Amino acid sequence: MSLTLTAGQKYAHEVYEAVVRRDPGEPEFHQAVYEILHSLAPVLDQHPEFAQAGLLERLVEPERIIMFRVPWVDDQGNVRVNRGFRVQFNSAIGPYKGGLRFHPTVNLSIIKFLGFEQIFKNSLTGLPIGGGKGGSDFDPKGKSDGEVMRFCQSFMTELYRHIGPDIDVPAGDIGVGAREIGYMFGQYRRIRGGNEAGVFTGKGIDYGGSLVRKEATGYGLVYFVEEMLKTRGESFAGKTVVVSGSGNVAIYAIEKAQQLGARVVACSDSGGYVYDPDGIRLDTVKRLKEVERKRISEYVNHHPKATYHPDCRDIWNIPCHIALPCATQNEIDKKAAETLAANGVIAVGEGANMPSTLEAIDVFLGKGVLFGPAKAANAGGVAVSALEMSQNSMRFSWTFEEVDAKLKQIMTNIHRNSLEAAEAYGHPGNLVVGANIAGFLKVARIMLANGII
Ligand code: NDP
Ligand code: 2IT
Repeated sequence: MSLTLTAGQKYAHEVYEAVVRRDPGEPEFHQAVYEILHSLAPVLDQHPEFAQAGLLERLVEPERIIMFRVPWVDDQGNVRVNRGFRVQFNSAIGPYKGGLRFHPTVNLSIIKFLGFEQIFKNSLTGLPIGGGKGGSDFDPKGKSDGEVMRFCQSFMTELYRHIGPDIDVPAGDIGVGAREIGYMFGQYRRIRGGNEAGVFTGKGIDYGGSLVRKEATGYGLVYFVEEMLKTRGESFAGKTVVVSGSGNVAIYAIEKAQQLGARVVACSDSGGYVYDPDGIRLDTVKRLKEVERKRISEYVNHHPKATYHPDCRDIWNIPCHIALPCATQNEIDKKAAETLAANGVIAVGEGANMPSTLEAIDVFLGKGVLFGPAKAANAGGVAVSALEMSQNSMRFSWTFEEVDAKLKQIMTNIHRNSLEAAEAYGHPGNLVVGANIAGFLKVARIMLANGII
């Protein structure tokens, strides 16, 4: 190690290396820890008390990890066994809060990276929520409604004892939408024997859900990118936009971008991407994905000018002004970032969690592309989840317009606070550093005030 490192850089790097040694098989978790800890060095230099309090060592270790067996019976009568996870990472600011992901790639590394990111994201919202995440390697794709229900009930039969409106409040993520939340909430209510609406967010509107929660991540992403564009006198109007994914986040990012006058020309799923020179018809995407649960390849059957391309990663070869990755982690690598930059992209907003590799982020920052990191840009979803919790506590509902206005204000605040933190700590315009520092400082102050726990 070079002697030119500052004390803060040295501390951050030592804690990172200890994480890699202790949990060697967790590459996604290492990536998330690396990105955050290394950008905190200027803060650690100014606050030696953080190192004295072992703050980073405590921060990278989850308060609690729950792993459990999820047995269920498929439609053919076969017994199936999946693995369930809940990582309760940090409760300094409030009850653990974060989604559940059901996808065959889910493992402890993925859930830990998501939970770690969630601590700082939730802090940035300014609302009283700690960080957590969970899920399972269960694949809802191709399963009947009955199979999904039985799985969700079995999952909740174990998880219910670990959660509660003031303890840990799950929500959706990949593979978990209104249907799955409905089944899990139902089972929780049955076991608990009372109606604790605030134990889940993303619920149906009729049983305690919040208006705008469904739209919140995608709308919030576009509000955030609109703030980024404003700093260069730009806006979405007339811009060509590429959005990866065609799930909850992608659909409502497309909707808001189109409302603001953008031309969205492509979206995708894990099978491939569609390019529509006339602009993506969102009514078709919503019907295919939200109602019929079909593949995006079917889009071209309804719009003959559109084309389907069977490698979803090639979506980044399409020239665009604004790129919104809204599918999954590490979907933009160095080469994709270089292609986007060479094609003249002016802004990249991360709707998915950690969609850009560390090398891709370096390319965007190095080339002066406006870059909105996930924990800031996609915080709108969890922010409206926190508003859902508030409404459940009040036993009262705000209107669509009221929640949307609050969401917009929260995204504007996150953008401003991140820019201010970046400026204050010597990295003007760098929202990666700014969001990490702004998110970290609140958690760190509370962890200092609450003692060594
Ligand atoms: P959905 O399950 O609704 O949609 C996921 C989309 O991404 C689908 O189009 C899916 O395609 C695609 N996708 C998933 N995995 C892969 C993969 N390995 N390779 C390529 N494409 C893939 O999930 P969400 O829209 O809720 O989540 C998308 C991203 O946004 C995730 O990173 C999530 O963590 C993040 N996020 C979600 C929030 C929310 O409120 N829902 C909030 C903040 C962030 P296919 O159907 O073929 O699998
Ligand atoms: O990654 C995320 O922020 C989410 N999946 C939403 C979490 C939530 O609790 O609403």
